[in-house]
Amino acid sequence: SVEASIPEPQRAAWKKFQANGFISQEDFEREVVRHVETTLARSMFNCDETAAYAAASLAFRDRLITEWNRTQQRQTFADGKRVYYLSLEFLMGRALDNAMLNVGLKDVAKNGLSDLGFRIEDIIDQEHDAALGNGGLGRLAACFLDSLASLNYPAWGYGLRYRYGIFKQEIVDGYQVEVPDYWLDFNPWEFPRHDVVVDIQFYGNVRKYQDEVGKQIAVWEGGEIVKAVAYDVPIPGFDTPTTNNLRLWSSKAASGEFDFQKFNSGDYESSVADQQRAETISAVLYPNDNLERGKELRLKQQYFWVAASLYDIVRRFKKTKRAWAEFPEQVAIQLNDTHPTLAVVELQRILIDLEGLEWDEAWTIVTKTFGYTNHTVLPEALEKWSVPLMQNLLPRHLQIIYEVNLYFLQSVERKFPKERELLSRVSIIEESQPKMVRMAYLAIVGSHKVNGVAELHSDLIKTTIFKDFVKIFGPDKFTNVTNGITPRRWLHQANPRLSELIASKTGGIGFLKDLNLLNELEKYVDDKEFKKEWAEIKYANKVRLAKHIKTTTGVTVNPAALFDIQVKRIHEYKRQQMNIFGVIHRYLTIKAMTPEERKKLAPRVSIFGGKAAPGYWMAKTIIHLINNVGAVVNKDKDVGDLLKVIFLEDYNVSKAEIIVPASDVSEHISTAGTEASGTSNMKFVLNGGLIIGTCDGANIEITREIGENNIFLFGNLAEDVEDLRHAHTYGSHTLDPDLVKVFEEIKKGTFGDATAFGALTGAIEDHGDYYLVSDDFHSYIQTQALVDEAYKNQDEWISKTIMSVARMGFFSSDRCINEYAESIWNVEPLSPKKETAPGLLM
Ligand code: B1H
Ligand code: IMP
Repeated sequence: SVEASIPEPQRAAWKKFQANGFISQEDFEREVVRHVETTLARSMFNCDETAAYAAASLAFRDRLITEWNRTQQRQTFADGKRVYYLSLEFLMGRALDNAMLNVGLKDVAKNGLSDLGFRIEDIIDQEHDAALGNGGLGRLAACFLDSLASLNYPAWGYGLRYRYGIFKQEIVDGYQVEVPDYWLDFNPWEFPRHDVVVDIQFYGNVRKYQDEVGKQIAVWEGGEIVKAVAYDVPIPGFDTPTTNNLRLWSSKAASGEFDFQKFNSGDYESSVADQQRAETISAVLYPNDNLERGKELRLKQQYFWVAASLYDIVRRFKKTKRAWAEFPEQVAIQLNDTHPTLAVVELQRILIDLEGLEWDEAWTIVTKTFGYTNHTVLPEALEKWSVPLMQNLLPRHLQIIYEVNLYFLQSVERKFPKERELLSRVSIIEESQPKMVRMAYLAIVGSHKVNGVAELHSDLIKTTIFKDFVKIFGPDKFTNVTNGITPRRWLHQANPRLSELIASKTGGIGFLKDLNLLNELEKYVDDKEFKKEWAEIKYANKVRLAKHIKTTTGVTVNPAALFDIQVKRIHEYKRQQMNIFGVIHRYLTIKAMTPEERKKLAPRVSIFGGKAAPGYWMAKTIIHLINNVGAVVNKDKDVGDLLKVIFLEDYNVSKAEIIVPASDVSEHISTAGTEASGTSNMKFVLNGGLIIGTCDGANIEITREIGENNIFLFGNLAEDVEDLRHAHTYGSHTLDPDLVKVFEEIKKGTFGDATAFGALTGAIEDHGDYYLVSDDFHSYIQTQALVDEAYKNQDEWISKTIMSVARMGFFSSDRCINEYAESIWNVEPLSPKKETAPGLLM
């Protein structure tokens, strides 16, 4: 803060001794040895790979934090608008490799580590993933942070510092078993800020009175206080000094320790319990993807995180001594789905209750500040909170929500006086038993822009779940920003050889910052030499994955076989069940063939991976079936190399970095209209794999960019899904004959006790086949046959993959972030080279 800053006369001394990160190999080695010997209190006689990882990370961390400091000073000095990205999930993965590449010192580190007796790959492999997220939504937040820093935007991420990230998955006898992911034993990438602590209030009552001039005053009193402690994670940009901040909040009991009074009176247990209850708030990430369960602790997490973040943002704004009306010119806050929607209410509360602004003045500021991104149309994922729950936990916030709703409904009534049903349809409060707060509606009303994450999805939200709001607010409030991925992690880091080959043909590593430069590769689609190298790299990546498969599952797969991969959260809408039914169909087909016929078949390895939410029984059944099919197929002598079925346990970001570069085809086969975007589809194509997919999410735009000859699309369209479902329920529902054969085989017990899979087949046979597996099955099987045929012509296949990569520039998260900056946030990058104003450095 300003008060803590060193007076002018003494600043010269500071500048003289200012820390500077290493640049040379020699300096790097000196730093590593220093950290081993002093920070870790070890020596060359007991320095294992863990210690070397720790020391190398600390050396890089020192470097990052030096730039972090400069970046924060530069941004504070420039005094412009900042972006705040509020997300309950940041699926960062590993930091060391990324830091080395982004600051451009991986070679220095490699040689330095080798000089000290270590292989860099082994050191990188020591790191525990930072897995504070479920899937696509959390990883998108991580890609966004990389782009924001790489493009020099003044931006902060705000999240929760969970003690346990997404659980580790083990497969025991074919079943998923969850193991806690305690990841904080040693984490060099975070800085505790014990001086940045915010008191967060829960429960209590609201007292209302009129002040001397007759103004209504509301005071939120009583209840309990929990402390939020800030932990900062530096986010280095690629090829720029800009190092932004991810601030994660950790909960702590307000007293800091257990209650001594209780302790002294002998009530030891309950005094510790209070402390533990406070720490429970940030203890664990909810492991549901695309599912909301309305648990009180989750609401507590949301408010805790939102209140601490807003306090911090408002404090920073107040340091500028500006008028409140300028708040939206200084601050843009993006809501990553509805999880942070309470921020809208909290800012309104701060402005009217604590800062004394009038309601309308405050509300104008609020709506100009927030933007809301919707990530799903699945009804079970749309957040609703029970009014009694909210009344108890956040009494003042509930009052404000009712007031927001009142003014909103009044304005709707003025505009559409005759439409009585409209009011109950768009009300933020659902008149159910109990009443519920509809968080998406609150987010829409409280924001100036609402965006979907791919074109189809943005159209769908405008025509289905938010249709009424388009009518009320007009179409301009709703926009699309198609998702993207960072090419730094998903190409340069995961696939260094491909990145190097591309660099050699596109004039250096510039394409990593301007992904449209990939276009240059189109010149090489028929270049024999280039194609040979391209194919060799794919093969090497498949060999790397085959090794991983061997060590983790014991199964030997042939790297020359077609690798068919589906890795993502296990969910009925993503239809891993259709994939495994297709695999069974393939198995039956092979079994029925003569040895001669089998010789003509393209060998295939079907690879699955992904976690099921612990309470999602159907998803767990799908995992069980995949494993059981694998157990039968993989040891069947008739089949041999023609088909292998693999389930890779504990799919996470660092495993994705091995898996993604190794696909020939990957599967993105959600029921049309259910997958908002998908982002792994982009990652696989960018790494030279083709896609088999439905017309859903970003698959559609990928097709538009790379050309429909380079993708295997199949299945019903989103516009027909509703009618098909209706027909299942009210008409006669005849199943696809090939699928019937698959079911018969399952029921015979070929893949173990058939009763275990009754729910899976029953959902399709007897319960309306909501996800249209039967409707799409024939088209799926046929398209898989086309894949087999196409793969036989390797020359053409390789050309397709080169052409596809060449046209993937659009899917960089840099493009995506620039669109947000321009159309939603109205912020400009702050280039680090521009100004070095006097007094900037302290
Ligand atoms: C996505 C979620 C999600 N959409 C609720 N919605 C959650 C919803 O813990 N919860 O309650 C967690 C996650 N996740 C994904 O977002 C979409 O399914 C993908 O299609 C999309 O690519 C991704 C990023 O936009
Ligand atoms: P905050 O915005 O107060 O959270 O400060 C974050 C960081 O910005 C600090 O750690 C400083 O590096 C930098 N900073 C804060 N205040 C100033 C200032 O007055 N001048 C230059 N840099 C500052």
